[in-house]
Amino acid sequence: RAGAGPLCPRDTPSRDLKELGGLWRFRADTSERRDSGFAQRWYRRPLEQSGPVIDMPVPASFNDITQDPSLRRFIGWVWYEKEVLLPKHWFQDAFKTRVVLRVGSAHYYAVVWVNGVQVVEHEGGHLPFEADISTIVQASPGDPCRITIAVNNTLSPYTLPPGTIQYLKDESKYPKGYFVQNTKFDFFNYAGIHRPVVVYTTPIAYIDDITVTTALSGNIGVVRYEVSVIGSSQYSLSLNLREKEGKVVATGQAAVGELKVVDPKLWWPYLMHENPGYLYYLEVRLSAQVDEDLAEDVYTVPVGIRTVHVTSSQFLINGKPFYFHGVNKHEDADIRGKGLDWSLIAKDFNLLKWLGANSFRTSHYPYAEEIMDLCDAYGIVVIDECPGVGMRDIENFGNQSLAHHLVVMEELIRRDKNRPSVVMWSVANEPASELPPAANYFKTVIAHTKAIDPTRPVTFVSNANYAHDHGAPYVDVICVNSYFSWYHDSGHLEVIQLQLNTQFENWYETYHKPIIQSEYGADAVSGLHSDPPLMFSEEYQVAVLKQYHAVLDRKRKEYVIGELIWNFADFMTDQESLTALNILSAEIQLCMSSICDYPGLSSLCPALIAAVPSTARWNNAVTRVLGNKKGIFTRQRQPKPAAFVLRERYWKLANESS
Ligand code: GCB
Repeated sequence: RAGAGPLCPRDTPSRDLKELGGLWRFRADTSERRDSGFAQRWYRRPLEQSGPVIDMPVPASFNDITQDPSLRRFIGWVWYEKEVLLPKHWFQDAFKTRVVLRVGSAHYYAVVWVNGVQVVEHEGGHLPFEADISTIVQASPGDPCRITIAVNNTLSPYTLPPGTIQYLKDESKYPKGYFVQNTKFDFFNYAGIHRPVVVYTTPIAYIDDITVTTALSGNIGVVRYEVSVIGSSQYSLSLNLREKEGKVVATGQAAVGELKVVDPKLWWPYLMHENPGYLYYLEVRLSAQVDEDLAEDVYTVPVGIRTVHVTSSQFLINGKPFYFHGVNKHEDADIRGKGLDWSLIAKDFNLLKWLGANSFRTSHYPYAEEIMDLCDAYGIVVIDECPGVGMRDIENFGNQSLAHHLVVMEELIRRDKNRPSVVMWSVANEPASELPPAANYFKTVIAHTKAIDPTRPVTFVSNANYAHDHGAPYVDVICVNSYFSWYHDSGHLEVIQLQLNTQFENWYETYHKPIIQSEYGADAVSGLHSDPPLMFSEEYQVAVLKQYHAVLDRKRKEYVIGELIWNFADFMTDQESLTALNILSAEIQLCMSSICDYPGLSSLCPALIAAVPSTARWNNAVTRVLGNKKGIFTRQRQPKPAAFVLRERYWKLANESS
């Protein structure tokens, strides 16, 4: 199985945890052949013996840590190394303790060695992976153990997200071997070890996985569970479901079973109830016979008892209509890039609460488990998105991409399946779903997602023309992004209401599914003013929001079930970052509307894409000023006027629904 074990490492009475955060030794492989690290086997000896090293913080993106512009835009292999001393007691009972090395995420491709022995490789950022390193570390107890991690951020048409490497061969313009990475997603491709690296232990026979789903039957909360054990077939289990305050409310012994709670305290979203995010704790105890010995393991998972249902016009949580009033985020901040940072996490949750936001989408990739834990605990509802972003080319919809996409969904669901905060999976953002191969592609990805997790609805976020979206028939909820008066009819605030109304009616009449306005917004450079409102001023951002809200207020009484602003905070993009995706789809829509009745239209799509001049796609779109400024907070988390507008609105919406 790819990726990490399903249970996130925790300190328990039977498990130890050692965090390996801090400064690691680091080198980017800038050699001409780009793979000297492998050719010269840098993992065999301490890294400083094969060349110069610098200190690099973990977790963090490496890009913004130094003053070196070539490291900021580096594409290829970077090498990290750390020596760690593991606690002596991990070896006292050698061979009774299992030692596991786990990486919370590394972007994009990673290979890991311990004491020079390769232990795991993993494709894909944003998700954890791990390796059992017991035999290696137990071979030399008490000696420092050397962990080497090589990370490569090169994207291909078959990675998620996809990208292409373009060699620029005109030697009158570019040095020999010059290349750039092109991507069609709108955030900087930060790279490095982004989330904590830990070493943890379990007994040799251990609880491998616990799956929990919940249901309500009258006044009974039903907690269905399944426990899988590895390392022994002779074992017994004891399960206690406890209230937050400690009282046991149900017990079990079987590996698969149902626990019943009379008059349960339900998990409610933030602002829908005075105790949002109520959690029970399912403590699982294992006693397993291993040869002559007894192995004991304990693991506790938080459980939120709640249900999710989708009708043709509503999203129900615990049977009550839920309206998403929230944000789209990014994992992004000064200096650390996409690296996990507790101060930033705490600040962001405080801002979400201040705003009265009850939800967010993990645009455009799975967020850190540490963030997800807080969503569970605070009752922040999450649309959990996989890194299927920037899928704009036909080759992103072939079998190789599909096979990887399915694995990514498996890894994501394995990680987040027990989280009450996660109410829906999003399998992609703004794919070119008008291309014919998107039909089978999304049919397959969505069916696979539902087969692994039949309890949650599935969506993807579209900016395609409603009439030609080949993926929309398979989703449970329609999520639409639109930027009226920004990318279309730029500067014309007066067209927003008409166009937004038409957008909603078109989608609803075609699919009869509830709709979320999954993105809308405008860039505002903090401190830039203009009245009458002109684009990029704070006033214009506010004006766009207000025009959208007028229509949302009408449509939320019908079938619109949510609004997520783009974006929570300003974030970094590529310097040549573009709105290519928007321009591209706008042009396709234009072509399509003129030949709408043409038979066999869909087979023309690739030709239409090819017909869009490359200049229109890539060169005319220098629209980013030190990143995307559609945040309602700055990158440093200071509010722009739009934040106050949303704050007033979200608290009002919350009061109406509670
Ligand atoms: C979108 C994308 C998002 C961009 C945003 C923008 O449609 O989904 O990733 O950042 O538009 O600001 O262009």
